[in-house]
Amino acid sequence: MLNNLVTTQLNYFKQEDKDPRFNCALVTRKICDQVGHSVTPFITTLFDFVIQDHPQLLEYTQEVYDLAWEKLHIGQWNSVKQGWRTMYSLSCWIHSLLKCFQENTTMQHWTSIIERCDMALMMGDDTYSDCIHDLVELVHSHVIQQFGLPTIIIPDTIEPPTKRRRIEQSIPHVQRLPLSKFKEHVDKQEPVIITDSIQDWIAHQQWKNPKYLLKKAAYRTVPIEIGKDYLDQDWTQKLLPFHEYLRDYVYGTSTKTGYLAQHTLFEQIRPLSSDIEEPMYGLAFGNLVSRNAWFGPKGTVSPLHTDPYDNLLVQVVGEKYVRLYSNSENERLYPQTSGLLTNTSQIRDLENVSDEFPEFKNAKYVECTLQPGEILFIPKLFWHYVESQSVSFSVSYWFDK
Ligand SMILES: O=C(O)CCC(=O)C(=O)O
Repeated sequence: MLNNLVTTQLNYFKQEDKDPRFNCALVTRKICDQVGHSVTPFITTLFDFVIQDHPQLLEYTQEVYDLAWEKLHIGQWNSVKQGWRTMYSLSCWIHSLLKCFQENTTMQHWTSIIERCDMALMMGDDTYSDCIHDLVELVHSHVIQQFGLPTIIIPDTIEPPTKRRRIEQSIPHVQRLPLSKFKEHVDKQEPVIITDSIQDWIAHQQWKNPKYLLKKAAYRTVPIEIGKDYLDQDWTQKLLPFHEYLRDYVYGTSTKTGYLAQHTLFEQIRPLSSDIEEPMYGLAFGNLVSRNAWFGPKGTVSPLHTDPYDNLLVQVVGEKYVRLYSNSENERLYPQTSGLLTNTSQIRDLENVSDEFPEFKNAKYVECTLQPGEILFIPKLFWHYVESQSVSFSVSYWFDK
């Protein structure tokens, strides 16, 4: 099956007239218009080599990859021209296809193909993402078939959840909330918890089972934030195979906190996205701007911050303590005054606040321990502090008006 897919995908470029994504002249023009005509020889040679099954194709694809990789790392991410991202995905995809033909049965060979496809899905553009999804999912199944699932030892005595915080100013909890009533909360920008709206998500039943997650994503590469929180001096990010993240950080003994945080995991790993669906309460807003995964062990912290979007934070597995302050409390919350993080408070530990911030104790807030199956509405620009009380998996949906 894998060989069939690889042959079929490589042939797409030989049937130029069918789909503009595989029309070499059109793609070349599009990329060159975006990044400049100096790359024309690179792209045309790449396509010529694909069409001729040229013996140097693999090496040449690596050269195109190296060039695109370099360009992706110049300047700010959002100023990178789209054409470099198309070129990056294209080179990752063709390189991966050719590697599938090599007679090499080591696990490392196959996982390096998965890694390259994942990099394309994370850093490339969408032009070839359907093809890359199809390829990486088949290679992933192939690896599981050939080499099995990695074993992760889940401690018998999973640490008990952190002692629950006493909830004094609880966010209202509502069952069977009609959309029309929910819209009233949105109009008034009032936080609310809906307790019973994701019960039929597959994720709600299955994601608490690490073996289920491994079947779907064990060998996929994911970005992990390392450090107590993103204000930590030593905070850093690294890419890891998902099973290593589970083994070392979620169920393991790493002394550092690892958090798969604010990642568009469902755009990257399709088999997980079919386990969730946008809550119907999304109809109360305008467009869905982004959908992010937040998966980690007990003790992950998202420090007190604001986002410029209305948010439905869906708690799928485990518990999280959440505290919310309206944006009318801004002055009592001491936002950072310079740098990139002016949406984040200078106060990191809500229980031990320095005398430098005397007004903090007067700020009014609401709070909850968010439980599996619940959806929390966090209005746009509300300050939120989030701390996991156990292994936890949440999905956030950000909307604009
Ligand atoms: O769950 C978390 O750790 C933070 C969630 C968050 O900040 C968000 O959804 O905007």
